[in-house]
Amino acid sequence: MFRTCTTQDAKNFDGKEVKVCGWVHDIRVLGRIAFIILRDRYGFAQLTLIKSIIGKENFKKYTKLTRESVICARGKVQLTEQAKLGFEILPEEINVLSVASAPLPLGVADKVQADMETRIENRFLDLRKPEVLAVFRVRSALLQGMRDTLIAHKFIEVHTPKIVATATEGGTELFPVKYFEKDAYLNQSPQLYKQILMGAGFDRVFEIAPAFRAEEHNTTRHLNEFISIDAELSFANDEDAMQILEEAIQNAIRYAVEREGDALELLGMKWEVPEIPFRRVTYDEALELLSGEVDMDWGEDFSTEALKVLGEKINDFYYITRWPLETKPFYVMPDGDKALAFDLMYRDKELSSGAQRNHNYESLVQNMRAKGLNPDNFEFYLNAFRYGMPPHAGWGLGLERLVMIITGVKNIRECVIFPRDRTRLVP
Ligand code: AMO
Repeated sequence: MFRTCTTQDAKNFDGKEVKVCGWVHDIRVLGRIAFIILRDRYGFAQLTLIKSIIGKENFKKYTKLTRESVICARGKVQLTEQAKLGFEILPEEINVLSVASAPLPLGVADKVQADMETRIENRFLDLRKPEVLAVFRVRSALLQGMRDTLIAHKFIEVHTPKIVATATEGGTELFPVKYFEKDAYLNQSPQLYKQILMGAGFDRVFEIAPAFRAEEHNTTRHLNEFISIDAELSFANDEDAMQILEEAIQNAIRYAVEREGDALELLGMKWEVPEIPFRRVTYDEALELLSGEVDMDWGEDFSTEALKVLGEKINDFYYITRWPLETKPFYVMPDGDKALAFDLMYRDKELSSGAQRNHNYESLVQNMRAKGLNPDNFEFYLNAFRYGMPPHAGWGLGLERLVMIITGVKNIRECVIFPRDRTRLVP
């Protein structure tokens, strides 16, 4: 057995022998006694080395270990007020499993953060920092909360193709790929496929998978590859879709708070489980809220500046509903010059967008044409509307946007293990 417990569990074994494994975080030598701070995913343990017990040779060997080397220590646990962690381990034996080269390209124990580029270049080291890991612990809990909510509402988890023949969300943000003799693209959204599944009678589906957008601009909230959480439900309108989404968000935050509270604390975040329903503000009402402060015409999308002002006024989660039809894609359900579409916001940040969909074949084809799209390219999609398509609605949520909000990190790259941005393809 490599180890008998983690650093987190070690304190439950007062007076007993344990074997713990991890990285050498720090070493302090005070004459005949030395402290090795051992780190694993769960926390830290202090190994107290006493020269007279462990032997002169060993004492020298272990205290010369480079930072970030991997070791296993076997020894007795002792609860003590003197140690910062409330316990120490008195090792009788230390196995050195992997020696780290020095100097490190990035200091794990350093208090100051390196710049983003250095961090991503050396991500495997950067991720060893407890506060960096904390983001991914929260991310995992949020994801689980969303998934459990959807499963509880009888959604089937599906996976749709990522190599596709057509654009969904606009032609300019497509990544072309070679598919043998044909031109293909990386999918921007499972939109068309999740709708086809409504025609296939799946009733409720969700997908958690990568989506690709060739975003030209390097911003702190755009990625070229992100995880899209998509839901689609039949015999449902925009309001039904919003209710599922807000419940999923509420549960996601509940999971993060209950399961990863200490990770949130490490990140300096305090969250209460939000109350639902979230406030619904129509596009027209939002314009009114902005009037006198931000100049914009009906039919325009909100500028960064406008969202900032709106976010200051509604300092919480909220929906913007009933958008001008021209601001939304061809697949949304029209209602006069408006769309039964919504965006979920947190302050000034867009988290998700969704809509009731247009399930009427003729009007869908007409709307495609009006947006300058050729229906012939969408035959595989449109066919599903010709032989019995139920009314349906759904939404897509960028997981990293949610992680960004809940963890409070300022750059979306920090929410992805290996981010893809305008210039980065490695690691
Ligand atoms: P939309 O294009 O608004 O809608 O995308 C949905 C959500 O995905 C996230 N997102 C991104 N996250 C990081 N980097 C990006 N480049 C990026 N682009 C989008 C955002 C956004 O709110 N098919 C529709 C959804 C639907 O109607 O069901 C769609 O893709 O959080």
